[in-house]
Parts: sequence; C-alpha cells; structure tokens
Amino acid sequence: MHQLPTLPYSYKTLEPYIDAQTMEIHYTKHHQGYIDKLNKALEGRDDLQKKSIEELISNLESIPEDIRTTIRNNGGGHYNHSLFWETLRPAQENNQPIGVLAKEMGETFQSFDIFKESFAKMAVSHFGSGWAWLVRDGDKLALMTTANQDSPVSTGLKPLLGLDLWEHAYYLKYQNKRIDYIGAWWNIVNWEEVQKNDESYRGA
Ligand code: MN3
Repeated sequence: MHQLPTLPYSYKTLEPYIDAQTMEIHYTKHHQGYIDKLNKALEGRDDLQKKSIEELISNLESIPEDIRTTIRNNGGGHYNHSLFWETLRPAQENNQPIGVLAKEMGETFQSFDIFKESFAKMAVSHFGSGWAWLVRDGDKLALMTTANQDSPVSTGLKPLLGLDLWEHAYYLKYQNKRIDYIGAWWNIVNWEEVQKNDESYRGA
C-alpha cells in the first residue's frame, strides 16, 4: 500500500508564501486522493504491489491496459507531490542553489536570475494543469513542463525540482495570479534537497 510521506514541516511554516489552508487541503485531500485511487487500482495485483512508485511510472507500457491510465494519473500524482513536498522548506534569506548543482546551473542557464526568469516564463505560459520542472537529462540540465500528473520519470528524465501548476496549489491565496505564486515559491525551495536529488542521479 502506498502512503502519504511525512511532511518535514507544519502546514503553516511555509507562510506567507504558501498558506496553511492550501497546504492542508493539498496534502490531505489532493495528494491522499491520488494515493487512494492508486491503491485501489493495484488491488489484487500482487506483482505490481511489490513495485515502488518510481518503478510503476517509469514503465507505464508494462502496466496492464485496463489500469494504465489510472496508474499514469494517480501514480504520477503521488510521485510528483512527494517530490514537491520534499523540495520545500520554511523561507530562508538569499535562497539559492548550492554545491556542484549551483555551478552547473550557472554554466547551463548563465545565472540564477536568468534561470528563474526562464523557469517562470515557461511555467506561466503552460496551458492548464500540469507541472514545471528542472530535470537532469543525461549529462545536461533542462527545463520542461508536463501536462496533468505526467512525470518526467515516465520519459526517462530525472526530476530534480518540480512546481505544481494546478490551480489547487495556489488558487486560495493567489487566485488567477500564477506568476505571483511562482515568485513566492522561490523563497521556499529547498535547494539542499534539490542538490541531493541530483547527487542520487549522478551516483555521487
Ligand atoms: Mn497538486
């Protein structure tokens, strides 16, 4: 059975950037909802129940057709949200990437400010629900969006950092102003976790 991961902070500690009510509903209703539907789809499928969430959504073509879309949407929802929570933390001053990742981001995007601009532009122009990502693609870093709950993992890419672009992630506080939500989010990105994600993919 898949379960909600424990949050390493309380709902209110991401304020004012993400409000406590949005956090609580997002975590206990939306994320839990994906997990419930995922577990239900896996009922009676002993072979699939043994697989990790990452294994399930990395090999969607191997999932029986009758539950493939359900696993894609809800397995993706579970994976994406788990990564999202893990890469947030209470706000810090001068919040910036660290270590080897910071250096490589500088080389790829010229500067952290240009990276943030490019990411925000891409995220704001993504139509409808989905996610904006910083991913590792082999030996390169790249930016991309996915629709709905699709995950970069399903196309062989390694997500380092993801931003939920569904209105449920920001509508209570920011209404239609997705750009303000993105601007606020930079304050609470946990770059240490992003760096750890990258290290795990590099095998460091
Ligand atoms: Mn969400």
